Amino acid sequence: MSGHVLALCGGVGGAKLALGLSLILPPERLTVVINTGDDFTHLGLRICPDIDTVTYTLGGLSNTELGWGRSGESWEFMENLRTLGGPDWFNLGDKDLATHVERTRRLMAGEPLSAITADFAAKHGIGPALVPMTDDEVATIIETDDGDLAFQHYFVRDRCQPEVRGIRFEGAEDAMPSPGLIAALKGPLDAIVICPSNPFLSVDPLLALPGIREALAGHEAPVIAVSPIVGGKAIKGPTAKLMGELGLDVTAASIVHHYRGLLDGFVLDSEDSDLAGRLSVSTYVTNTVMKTIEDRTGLARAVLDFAIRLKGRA
Ligand code: FO1
Repeated sequence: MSGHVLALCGGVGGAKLALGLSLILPPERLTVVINTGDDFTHLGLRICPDIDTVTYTLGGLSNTELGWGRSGESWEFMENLRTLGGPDWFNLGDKDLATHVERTRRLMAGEPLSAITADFAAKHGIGPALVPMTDDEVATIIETDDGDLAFQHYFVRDRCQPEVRGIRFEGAEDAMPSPGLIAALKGPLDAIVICPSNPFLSVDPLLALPGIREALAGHEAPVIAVSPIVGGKAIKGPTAKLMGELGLDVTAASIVHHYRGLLDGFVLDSEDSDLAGRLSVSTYVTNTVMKTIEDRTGLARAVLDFAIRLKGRA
């Protein structure tokens, strides 16, 4: 395999596989397109949690205990904000704060998010292209019994407690896919990898952008998703709770059904090997739980092997 790989991802789970891919592919052969539906403006700052999680993960700077933010972080800003009675439900560490302040300054000066993201990645020594899904603002809105909630209010402030009735992506219909995403889809690709991010919260915003679902479905490269569900449980975060509330069985099969029309292959965890051969797409069974660096590179290798096999069949 010598062509380009496009990975689509959200935050923590997706970033782990993106790191695995970045460790086994030459940097010029990997583009990571990142969800921006979680982005919001808080304290006057533009916060892009998934972009930052991927950047910090690939830059070796991430806080692995929290799953977000920087390692070796200090919290003086938050302590002082709390003393002043400011909103303290969303935690911004002192190092992390520099990212948001500088990104906001450059956005306000008129630079697109793509350029800022690429520049921050370069400054952190990251080789692969890190690309926001769009330079326009798209907001994931969670429809609950308590009314509509902006994503971070649902996720962080309300700790995913409200029951979810629906999800919509405000602004997606009119948003332009970013130049980096368009270029990656136009060029020859060896594989399109949908990372094990939350399909409903992290991948669907990307698929909601004009033309993207069609471009993926019609692409000659194999589209492979890695299951975010293992043995009926989400590896991390609210995926399982959310699926229950949306009336879905919490199984890998539901994820395949959700991505129907898009996939050429699906990577299942060994725990779900009984589902192999019973799904509507080709499957590959391997360990998908990424606890160590070897797990991340091992899964990345398995995904690329699977892509070669699928390409051979086509
Ligand atoms: N997640 C939390 O659970 N609590 C926080 O206070 C929090 C702060 C935060 C700050 C910057 C950032 O980039 C991410 C942050 N996250 C926090 C994570 C983030 O909100 C979510 O994990 C993602 O949006 C879901 O992918």
